Amino acid sequence: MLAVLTGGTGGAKLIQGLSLETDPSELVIVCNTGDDFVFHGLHISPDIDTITYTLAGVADTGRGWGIKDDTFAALEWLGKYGGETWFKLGDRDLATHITRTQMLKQGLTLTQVTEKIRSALGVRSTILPMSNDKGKTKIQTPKGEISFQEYFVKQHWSGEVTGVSYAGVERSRPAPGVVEAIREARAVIVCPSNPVTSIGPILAVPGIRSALKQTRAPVIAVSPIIQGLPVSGPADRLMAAMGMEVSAFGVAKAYADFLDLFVIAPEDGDQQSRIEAIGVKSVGKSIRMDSLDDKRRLTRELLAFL
Ligand code: FO1
Repeated sequence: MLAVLTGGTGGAKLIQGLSLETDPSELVIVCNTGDDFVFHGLHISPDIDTITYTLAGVADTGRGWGIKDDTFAALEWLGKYGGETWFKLGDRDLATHITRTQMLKQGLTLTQVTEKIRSALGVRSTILPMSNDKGKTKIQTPKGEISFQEYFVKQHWSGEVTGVSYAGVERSRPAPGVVEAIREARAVIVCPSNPVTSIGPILAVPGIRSALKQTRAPVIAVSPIIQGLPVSGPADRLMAAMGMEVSAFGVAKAYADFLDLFVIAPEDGDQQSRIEAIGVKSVGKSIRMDSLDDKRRLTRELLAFL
């Protein structure tokens, strides 16, 4: 079994490769839920949905979120009634959020709901939320604190960020199966997701980081940063706000206490000696995943290290 830690878009690319190059039923995927929020009364779990849709073969891989060929008629009508439309919920995607919200109201946990949606969409991998408890990513700005989605989607990640926090995470517990997967895996793969707002919230759940340190499985991560720039999204701004060096080395440093191997871009070869000096082996590989071929090739290279 392979345990995989991931956020949404960046992680989904590697997970698509993994699902094609391994037996998908061998994958246990732990998803960030720090981005979860409520919109129009519905519980949205963007990263869980991105990974589920990717594995079900229905994701809009160009956009990086939502369902391919989805339409937005319901959202348009919500707008006619004066409702908020900045978060683009597609008509088919809405069915997922309605189902999740109803099941949560009936008393099911997010783990149970995720399992039901996965199974209904024919996904063979296990998809786990990092936690069934609260732990919401908050972005601090000079004008006050906002939720991750307000920063990311509503404000298009513009404006100054002075800090990032995971509200309530200290009282959260790992969801059932998360620590077990990390302990029992033959390898743990940390996806090239944002280290602050995708992997950071997972590591902040008490018990997950210590499981990564203790597991006998090799822990391999792929860098989300190439030559000081994120492959996608605002990782550079958020890392800087957290006082991290915006580089592959900066990510390696954040993971150094549990990481065995860090896969970086060949262009970052000059950072290899610094990364090795903090006790992490590193290797240069082409880590951009623009095409399906790229995703499959990188996956095969990762699997070869195991
Ligand atoms: N990201 C956007 O940039 N704009 C959107 O309107 C948007 C809608 C959306 C709807 C459902 C969903 O599951 C994800 C959605 N995302 C959207 C992506 C998502 O908010 C972020 O990419 C993740 O939270 C970051 O990992």
